[in-house]
Parts: sequence; structure tokens; C-alpha cells
Amino acid sequence: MKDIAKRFAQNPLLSPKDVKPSTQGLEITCLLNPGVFRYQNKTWLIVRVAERPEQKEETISFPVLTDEGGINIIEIDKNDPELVADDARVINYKGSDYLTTLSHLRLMCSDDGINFYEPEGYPLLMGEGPHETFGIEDCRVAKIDDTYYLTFTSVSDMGVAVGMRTTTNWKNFTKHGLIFPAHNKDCAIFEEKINGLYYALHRPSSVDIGGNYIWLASSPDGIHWGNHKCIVTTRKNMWDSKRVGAGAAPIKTDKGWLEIYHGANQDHYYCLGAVLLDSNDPYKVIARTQEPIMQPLEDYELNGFFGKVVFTNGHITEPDGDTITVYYGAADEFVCGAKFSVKEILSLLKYNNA
Ligand code: MAN
Repeated sequence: MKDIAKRFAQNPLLSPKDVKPSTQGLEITCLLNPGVFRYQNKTWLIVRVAERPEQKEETISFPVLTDEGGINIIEIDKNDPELVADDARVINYKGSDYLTTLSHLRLMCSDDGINFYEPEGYPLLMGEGPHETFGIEDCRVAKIDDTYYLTFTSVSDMGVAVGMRTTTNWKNFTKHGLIFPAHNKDCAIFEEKINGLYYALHRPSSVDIGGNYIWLASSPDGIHWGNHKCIVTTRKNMWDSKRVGAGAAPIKTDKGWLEIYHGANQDHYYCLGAVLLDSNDPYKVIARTQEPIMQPLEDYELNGFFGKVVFTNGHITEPDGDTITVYYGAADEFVCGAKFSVKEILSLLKYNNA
């Protein structure tokens, strides 16, 4: 089966070797899942940089932040009977979960959308405080008026939650703490108010009744959220049977709000699909794609830190109004790009009332 993504011939656009570690003693394991925005006539990525110490044969080691911003390295013998390590991304030790890497967010920019470099004078965004000791990940960027809203996954031993910071110049940031408490991630704020309210997609997780579904909330100020409703669930026996989560802010089209989302099945095979939400009332889901619009096919998507993954949380709408450039994490290790036609995605939607 093919998909409709037109991948860049230059993929992967960014690999771990392309940037320097944030801290002596750590190496970059993954460069992935960038938020995307336009600023000062350039395309910018806010890339997730996942780091850990060089791994030794007989142990697993990973960094965690202290509440004061220092770094602790935890090192565990691979033969320790209290270690469960069957997922490259997380381990369980003595009954507690840890991430195998520590992520921060880093800005990179480009004149052509393909060749990215780290601009001087912009800060790295690190986890801060007790709710981000395992790092911050997968940042979405929404621009409303002159303000950029950054929503990202804040991870700590207290859980996985959604943090928010805002900025107008990418040098000074206002922290708003956690806007959705644990367990929640994949939060994307709409780039326009609808009937005077802000809207945000988010993804609370459930282990028992319910599931990993996409929810929608609204807010009078973009900070305090309510009126939560579950709008997109997983589908049995399909590619998105186990989890779904929003990508970036939805794209405004004359048919409605088009949201590109990720879904995975029980084999952790991560693909992209799309849903269409009503222009005036985004709680109404009008249509959804049946097949993935993108799935892991290329070597750099199938093989890497965590293979068989395409995951997006950022895109740019090109001046022709139809082309979007989607930036995505491939195999949780590389940053790649692909173009899509919005019209083509819309043509693949199956309408609820059809
Ligand atoms: C989760 C998150 C993402 C990651 C995918 C695929 O959704 O950890 O950051 O890309 O899994 O591994």
C-alpha cells in the first residue's frame, strides 16, 4: 500500500549527529517531532532533542533533571530483576516508570524549508520544576495575533501532562505551568478564535474504561480550559485501533477545520490520518479518512530508535493555499519533511452522513 505524502528527496532533513549535545557527558540519541512556525520570513522548527549518556554493554543509563535544574544520571544493571526494559522509550524499575532519554526543545530555522541551522542568540527550552524532571517533548506552536502559544508534553514521576509557554520574540517566554494535568498530551491550540473562544485539541489517556482518544476543550483566555468533549476515538481492527492524538493546529479550509492526527495499532505502527471538524462548531466531527494518508515506508521511517513511526506535530501552509509541508519525526530518531495537497486529503475523507 502506498500513501499520498510527497517526501523530500533530502530526507532525513536532520539527524542526531547534526547538532551538539546540551550538556557535557550526554549524547543526542533522537532528533524528532518538531513544532513548526514562520517567523521573520523563515521557517522555524522547535525540535525535540532527546539525550542520554553513551550506553555501556551491561547497564541502561539515562538522565533526569533535579527540581533545581541539575542533572542526575540513573544507571541500572541490565540483569537487575527489578528492571523491565521491553520498549526503547520507557523502562520500569522497582515499580516506577522512567524515560530512557531526557528531552529539551531547540530552535532551528531555514530559508528554504529544507536546510536547517541553529540560529545564534536563542535559548534552549529545558524542563523546569518538579513536573518536568523527565523533560519536555513534542511541542505544538499556534500563532494567535502576535503571540506564539507553545504546548508541549511535560513529563515527570508525577505523570505526563501538557505545559504551556507563550512568546512574541522567541527569546523571552512566559510560563503558564500545566494547562492539562496528567495523564494528557498531544495538545494543539487552534490559531483563530471561534465565536470569541479559544479551542484546543488534547489527549487524556485512559487505562480502564475509555481509551487514548482526542478531546476538544474551549477557553475564554487560552489558558483556562473547560467544556471538554471526546470527539475522535480509536477504530477496531483499523490502523488507528490503539491510540489517536492530534498533530498541529488544524488547517482552516472552506469545508471545515482539517486536522492531521497520528494513530497507532497494537503493534505500535504509527501512521497519519485526517479528520474534518465543523467550521463554526468544531465539536462536530464531519468526516474522517479511512486509510492512513501517510505510513512508515522508507528505511528512515522503519528503522531507528523506535521503528515504524511517522509522527507529526507541525506543518506550514504554502502560499498556493493548497500545499502543506508537513514536518515529522521518523522512527523517533530523525526529522523529515513531506508535501501534501489539502484538496487531495479532503477528497479522501469519508463523511459521516454519506
Ligand atoms: C508517543 C510519544 C511520541 C512518539 C510516539 C512514537 O506518542 O512518545 O513522542 O513519537 O509515541 O514512539
